Amino acid sequence: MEGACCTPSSKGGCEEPAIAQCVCKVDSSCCEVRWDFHCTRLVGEMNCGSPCSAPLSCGDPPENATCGQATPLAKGGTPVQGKTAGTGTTGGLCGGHLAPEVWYSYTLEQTALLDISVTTSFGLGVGCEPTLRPVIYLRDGCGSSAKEIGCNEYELHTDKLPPGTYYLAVDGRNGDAGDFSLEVKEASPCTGDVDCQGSPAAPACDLNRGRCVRCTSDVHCTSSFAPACNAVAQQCVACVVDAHCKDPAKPRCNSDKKICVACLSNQDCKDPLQPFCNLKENNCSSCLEDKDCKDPTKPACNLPTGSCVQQGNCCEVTPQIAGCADDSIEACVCAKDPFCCEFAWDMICAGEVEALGCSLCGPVCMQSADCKDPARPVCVPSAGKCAECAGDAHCKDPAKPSCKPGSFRCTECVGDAGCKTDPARPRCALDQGTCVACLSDADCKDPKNPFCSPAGSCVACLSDDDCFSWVARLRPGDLDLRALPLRLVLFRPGETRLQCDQESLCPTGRLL
Ligand SMILES: [Ca+2]
Repeated sequence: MEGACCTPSSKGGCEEPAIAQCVCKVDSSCCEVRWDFHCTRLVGEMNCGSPCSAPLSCGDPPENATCGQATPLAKGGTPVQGKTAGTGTTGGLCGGHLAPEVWYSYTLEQTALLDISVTTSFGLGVGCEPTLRPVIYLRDGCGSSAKEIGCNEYELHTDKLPPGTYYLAVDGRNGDAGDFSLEVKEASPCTGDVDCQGSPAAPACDLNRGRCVRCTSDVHCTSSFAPACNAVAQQCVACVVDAHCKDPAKPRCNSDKKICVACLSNQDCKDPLQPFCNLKENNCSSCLEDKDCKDPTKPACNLPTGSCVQQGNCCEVTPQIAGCADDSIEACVCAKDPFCCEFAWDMICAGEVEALGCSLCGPVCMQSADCKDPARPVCVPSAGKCAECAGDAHCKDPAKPSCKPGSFRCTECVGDAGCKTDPARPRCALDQGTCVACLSDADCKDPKNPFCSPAGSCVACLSDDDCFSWVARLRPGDLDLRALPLRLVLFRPGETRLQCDQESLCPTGRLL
């Protein structure tokens, strides 16, 4: 049962005023000019009413719109021109259910391969411009019991087919429709590798398929880097079984990745100094965690290298070593910045010790008189370290009046109460200690800039999806797309999406 307002009309509006009003808010031309195919699509897409069961494309259905009316194709591989239009009735296993299709038949006198390709021109989807991204599928008959032999977009290459008549549909992705050029070529199946000698990339004959492929056994894989045939994918790979792995340093085959590796389990690690198999890297390591390190002078496991190390002072950079010597500081930093424990304790990690309030890195002190560095003039008694401040009284710069607990640095704010002076930046980003416009979308009241960016400002969009409210439907002559300062133009049948730097740059009058 077709829903209301699903029938295109040369007049504006449709039989259900509420649906018409809803759709015409999106595109006034649906009421003012005509209720066309694009308007019927909007009924469902804009949740104005029940989706129209199948989108309609412009024009009448061609004569070969059903399998029973398939146009016979002549032999010889000469391209034929065709067109899809109207309402579709079926689709293939890989798509086509929303689009109209047309049918062709091809009769094989003898067992053969079919190579099918469809080319199209792809327009803007404006008005009746074609938007066909073709889906093609091949069946062995027309009835409901017909078997689908293959389905693909743009090209379809069959395995060998027995003699008989086959039915080929040219269909479209989504609601696509339009003109196309179809080419069907017949080829003889290979009966042995000798038939595949002309194609270096596919020198092996798969007798079951009658197709030349990269390999069916190891003999086809002559490169020392990829001496094994992965029979499932018919690709040459480094290994399928351990016997393919000739390098004594990498004797095991990782059967998932089809590459030779040092180990698959601890049993493969014979060196008593490297007894553990790191299953992520598939290499033998001295340790997998700190408790594997028995030497008290090297108590920490450095996972990236798999070796036991003495970790450095958390306030200092150790480029080759992940983590740092103080477990509680390490845990505090790595909770916010996992890189520091997974790769290396770099300059950023060392800086985060203080920035994240994990610990202080200043000189040791008993009292402020011990703190000679003018950047760290105050002794924080609880930490016994020199810092920028121990309380707000030490923060003399009016732009940074608050002493942030934990990091003991002067900041703009330590809570929203510190962000009263600038109404444009009412929230305090606690990590940075700076006033920002927003911490979450809820803080963004301007409907034109409803999203809170990671930097704390309200913006129009954070991803393409956020720009949906700026969908513009363009008709021929509306504007020259090339003249617009667009960052991105996305096409879909029936609509053109524009992402604009500002709303004022979007073409006016047709915006949602
Ligand atoms: Ca279809």
